[in-house]
Amino acid sequence: MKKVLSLFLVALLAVTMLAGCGETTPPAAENTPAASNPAVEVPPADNGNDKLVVGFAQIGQESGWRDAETNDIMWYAAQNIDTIELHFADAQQKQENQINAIKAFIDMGVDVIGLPPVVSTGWDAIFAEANEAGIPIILVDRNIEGWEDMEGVTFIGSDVILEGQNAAEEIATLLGGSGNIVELQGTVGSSAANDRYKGFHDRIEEKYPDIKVLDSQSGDFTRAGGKQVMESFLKTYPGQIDAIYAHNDDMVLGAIEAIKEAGLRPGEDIKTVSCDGVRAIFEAMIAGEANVTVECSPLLAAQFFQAAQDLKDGKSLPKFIQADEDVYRRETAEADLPNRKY
Ligand code: GZL
Repeated sequence: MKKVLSLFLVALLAVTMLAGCGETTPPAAENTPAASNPAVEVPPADNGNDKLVVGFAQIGQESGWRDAETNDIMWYAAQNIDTIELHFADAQQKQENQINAIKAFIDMGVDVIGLPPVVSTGWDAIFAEANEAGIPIILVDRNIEGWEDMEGVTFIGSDVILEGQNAAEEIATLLGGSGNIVELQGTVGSSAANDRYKGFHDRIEEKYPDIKVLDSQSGDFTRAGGKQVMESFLKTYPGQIDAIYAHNDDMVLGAIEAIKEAGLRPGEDIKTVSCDGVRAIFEAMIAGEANVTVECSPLLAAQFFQAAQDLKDGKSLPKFIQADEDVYRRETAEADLPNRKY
């Protein structure tokens, strides 16, 4: 029997544990069992039942945003346990693990496969295998090169280039149109990092000639990575950095630690603009240590499972299902925080 990394049982446990809490919306990721990674035996998907059987190959646990997405997927499946059978794998940010999970899902004969691809290339063979097996794929929050032309592939997520453009406008406003910035990029080769980079730099080059990007390096979407890169930037460009653009909030939260350890005031001496909209960045804005976050919602489970059910029912889907997003600033962070769901 195929041994697959599946958290189906953990999702079931999550339901049992949380059902009694009377919660109506997904609890914050930090309040539920971390998506650990037990390798457990699970029965092959029994497609004889009328349940929607889904294989989800998650990237990992690199950021608070990713944990919120995992929590939302598990919570939704657990809330609909009578109609959804979820097989969940945590790839620990390795493409080979996501590919192996997809292979296992194909062998299990799931109805639909979902994943945020960790990087945007190297998927042709496994996607062709899924297509030959007649199993559609829903890309969630990240996409791959050429996805628009691939049969049986749908993308649910944000307009990430727009996020980069919005970040450029916000940093220009904070700097009054001129100044020096440094950039913390996300995972190298990921569509999220590629598109946030492109949207930002195209807009700066198009409209803001007096804003200079001193340096740009990857912190891999992690808080530790953001802190480490910012420490090197502060040593290389002493007194020259007016603002940071980070591809996610976790990296800028790490950079804020580095700025404070250098005796400077984040949000004042060095302004911050980042993407995601996680709860911790609102707390940093309220503390006066951050300035702007460009929202990119991880709460895609309802759209994802509806799309998967539509595919199982033989319905056709649009190629791109767009998530809603907004921009949040320090001035309204205190009022916004109670409404944040992740
Ligand atoms: C964006 C998503 C990114 C988040 C990061 O759609 O893929 O991955 O911005 C996460 O926080 O790690």
